[in-house]
Amino acid sequence: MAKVQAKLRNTIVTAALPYANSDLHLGHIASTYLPADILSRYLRHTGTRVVQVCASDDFGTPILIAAEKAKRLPAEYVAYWRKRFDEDLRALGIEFDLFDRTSSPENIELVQHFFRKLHTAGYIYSANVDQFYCEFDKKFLPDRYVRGTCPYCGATEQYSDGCENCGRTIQPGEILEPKCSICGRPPVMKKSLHYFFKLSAFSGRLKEWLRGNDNLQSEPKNYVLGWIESGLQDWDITRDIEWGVSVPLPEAAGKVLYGWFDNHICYISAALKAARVTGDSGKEFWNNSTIYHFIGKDIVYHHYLFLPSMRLGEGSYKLPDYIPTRGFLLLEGRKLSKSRRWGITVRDYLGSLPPDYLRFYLTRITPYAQTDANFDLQEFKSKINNELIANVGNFIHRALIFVARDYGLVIPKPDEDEEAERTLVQAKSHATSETSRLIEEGHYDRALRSVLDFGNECNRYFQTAAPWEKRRGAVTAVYHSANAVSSLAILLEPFLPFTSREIWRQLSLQPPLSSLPWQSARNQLLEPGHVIVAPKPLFKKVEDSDIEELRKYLQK
Ligand code: B3M
Ligand code: ZN
Repeated sequence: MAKVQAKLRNTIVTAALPYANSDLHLGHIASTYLPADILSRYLRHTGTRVVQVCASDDFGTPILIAAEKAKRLPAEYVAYWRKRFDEDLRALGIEFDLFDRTSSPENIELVQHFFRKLHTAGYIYSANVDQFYCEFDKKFLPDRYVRGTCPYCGATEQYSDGCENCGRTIQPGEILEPKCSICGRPPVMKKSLHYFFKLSAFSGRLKEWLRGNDNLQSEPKNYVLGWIESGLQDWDITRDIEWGVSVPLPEAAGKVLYGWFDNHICYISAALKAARVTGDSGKEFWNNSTIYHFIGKDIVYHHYLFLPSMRLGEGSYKLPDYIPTRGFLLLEGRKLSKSRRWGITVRDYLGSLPPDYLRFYLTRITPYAQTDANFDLQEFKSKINNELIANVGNFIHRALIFVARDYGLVIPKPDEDEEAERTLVQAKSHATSETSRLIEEGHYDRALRSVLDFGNECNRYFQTAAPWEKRRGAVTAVYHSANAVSSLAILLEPFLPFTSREIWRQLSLQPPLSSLPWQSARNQLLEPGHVIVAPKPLFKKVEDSDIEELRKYLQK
């Protein structure tokens, strides 16, 4: 079952679940949500049934602490963020069939099912372990409840579960000079019953799965194989806090599961819930689909080790076929940092500029690799103005203006094709196949480049045919150019859905664009006699003042 299956008609696309304690920022969009959306949109043009899901990641110490700080009940607090995620993503044209939550009853039930099954199979064991405890607050202090000095690099003010400076995971109890993050007093050690997942038992099967799956990128695959070689540690999966999925054992009253035990199971519970709407029965739908989990490179460990081993141990849910993993987004060459106020949220961005500009630029600069991409404000402006507007925007608007002005909005009847038309039609057909090949291989940056190359071809054609000179062939040029516009609308749709929809409206074309077959981009969709609506420019140039608006969010 773990074997990759031949292309299936059903595809499940998930994107990493955002923690319900802060707004989405551009980095999340670049590495995860936008790539997932491009793929889903493309696949819908190929007759594939796509179920695209996401959810808010509700449980865990960071969220509980943030809710306490905000003086809100955790459930209320996470609902607030989930609504914002949903709004932001929609505003960017990133539409999920279901945007669920890890705290949903369906997810809790499935998580407890996983726990029970893994426990019965002997993959979960318990042990009494030392935990930080604050005698003043009368609480165990897992993860972020304790701050101290990193035992590896000496950085101070680090949370007890990981160091932001050197990036290492810190095991419970290892942090130096620990302090309770609620009251600042040093905690004591106290025994508590914890449950452990035997990750080590899966080394062999994980290796086999990783090696046997050619769809996984070789970079993360190789370093995950390296981690397995150097020995996997069992994993403490319980926490002594009140906000989480309860451990479903009578002797574990008051304990909840660690967030990374429950969150990825929500990929399954959410997809099954979304599929049920159309009458598909759960597990079969999951197991007969091609499965993609889109993530950023900071959560490789969890997605290439925890997730597959838990599925292997549970035994009845298929493993992912693809785990597309991309690097971080730097802003003006620097890593995002909340504390240093270096970051742009989706809301910040949308306050000044249109969603498709962001989609365009992020797609152009984000490779299918672990390399970090850099959001450079000046480059953003020049790419939008020179590549998107001057190339595609300009061609489309000019072509439609000619239909409007010289032919009264009616697509004219062409004369015989000549060499130039044959070249254009060939370029169109090449762009259609090349773009789809690149999307299928995960290279959305290059796929968009190939649409732009076609845009250049169109401009060249139009410029050479020069219909304004009213020479012989002008009518043919207008006919072919208008048809190239309809092809561009299809080829651009996965990347720039708002723009494509607007082109479609101006072309006055009927069938909904989002479900139109990809291959129809090769065709002449506008027949002579078809009437379009009055064209309007698609874009407005990015000005220096827009850039300055964005720069406000970057302060040292
Ligand atoms: N919430 C971590 C993150 O946002 C985590 C992802 C969960 S995916 C199952 O990076
Ligand atoms: Zn304390």
